[in-house]
Amino acid sequence: MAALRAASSNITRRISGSSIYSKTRPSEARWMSSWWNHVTPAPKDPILGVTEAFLADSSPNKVNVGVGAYRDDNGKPVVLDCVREAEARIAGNLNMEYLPMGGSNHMVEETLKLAYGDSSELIKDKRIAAVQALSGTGACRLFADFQKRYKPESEIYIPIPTWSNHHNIWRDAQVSQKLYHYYHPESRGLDFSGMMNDIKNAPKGSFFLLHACAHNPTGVDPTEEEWKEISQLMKEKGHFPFFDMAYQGFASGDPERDAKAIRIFLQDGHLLGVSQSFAKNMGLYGQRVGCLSVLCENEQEALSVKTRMQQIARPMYSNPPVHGALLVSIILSDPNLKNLWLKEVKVMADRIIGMRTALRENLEKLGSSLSWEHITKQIGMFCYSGMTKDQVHRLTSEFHIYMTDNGRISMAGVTTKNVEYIANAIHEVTKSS
Ligand code: CBA
Repeated sequence: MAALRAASSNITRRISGSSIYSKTRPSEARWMSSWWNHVTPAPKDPILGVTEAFLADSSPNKVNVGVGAYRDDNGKPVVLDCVREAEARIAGNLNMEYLPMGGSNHMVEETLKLAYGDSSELIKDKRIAAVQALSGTGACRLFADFQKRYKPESEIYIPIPTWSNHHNIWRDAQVSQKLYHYYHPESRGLDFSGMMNDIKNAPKGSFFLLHACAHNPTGVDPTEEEWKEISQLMKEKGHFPFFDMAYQGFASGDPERDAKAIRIFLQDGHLLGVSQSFAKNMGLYGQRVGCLSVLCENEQEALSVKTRMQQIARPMYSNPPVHGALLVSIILSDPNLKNLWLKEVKVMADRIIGMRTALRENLEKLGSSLSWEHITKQIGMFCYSGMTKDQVHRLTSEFHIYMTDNGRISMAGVTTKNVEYIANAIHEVTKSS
């Protein structure tokens, strides 16, 4: 008992000596008016804050084209038929046991095939260190923490612009960030030469964050030829490509085609990392199911990397959730269900492509003197409209249309019922520019 007390007091001393713990003793705390009066409210998240504002608006005309979440043509969230079927199969047969720290091996194996190819030798050779992650965000964060721990001096090159949370993720992992050119505002397309220059001028062996397809927020992806040049140059420079693939299937309607950039890099012999998410392409947003993988030199290295990734996960969330992982593994391992999934992904992607045409046509019909060609040229879930912050604010205050300040429209929220209303509002706020 005495030994236990001594050990416990040692631990207490060690903890209270550490800088993240308050130095205030409980007896002193009684005299303080509050423990947390130095904490100020956090600024609103630039994307999820839009949904909060949308929900608080009571207008019957309100439209949310903020967050990238798919809606059907009635503006309703969708549960895919393949998911419903998988749920029916597991109903009542599921125990609620913990998954291992690295998640479901079955799910991870099936997920890797989507990124690396169905018959990938790399998977057979066990050269890929992979763990189930808390959707795409969790996969990126786990990688960023891993990068900080095992390449502590490294930085991450991030495209301008990018998904705003990328900056938060690498900031919180304490990896310093460098930016690289990506979007060319004048052409509303890719700044290919700017990007290539930045890749060339980065110190050898730099980490580069790449969007595998359907770049968020711009909807602008390199062509296959451009990806080949990017890959070659990154190889020459010995850079490490990290692909965030949150929208596989949403660019072209075909997950296989959307993995093209990764396949090009694999063919060129890169060692790389991939974040995968089933939020969008399986509609499993709230299930938080995804995968982090890192291609290694050999099986031995992959094993070490995997166990270290698990070690990072353990004190954060211990192990990932089981339900979404089961759905994904059932769907991907049953050829009928997988086919159904592929059809449903295509339906979602096609509806978005249709809405791009409809939005552009409606704006042109209204006699807008501006060019809206980029709406149909861009791909994936988003249209980077080119509207200014003031124009976006007018859309919200006068028309109850909610989107991010950077003028990004989530095309997934546009429907045949609201497209005319949205076009009219966009025309109203842009016609004098
Ligand atoms: N990477 C990119 C490029 C993304 O756009 C998103 C989602 C994620 C994370 C990763 P999840 O963790 O859900 O798998 O996705 N981005 C958003 O769709 C939204 O879900 C968006 O509206 O930009 C978000 O979290 O901001």
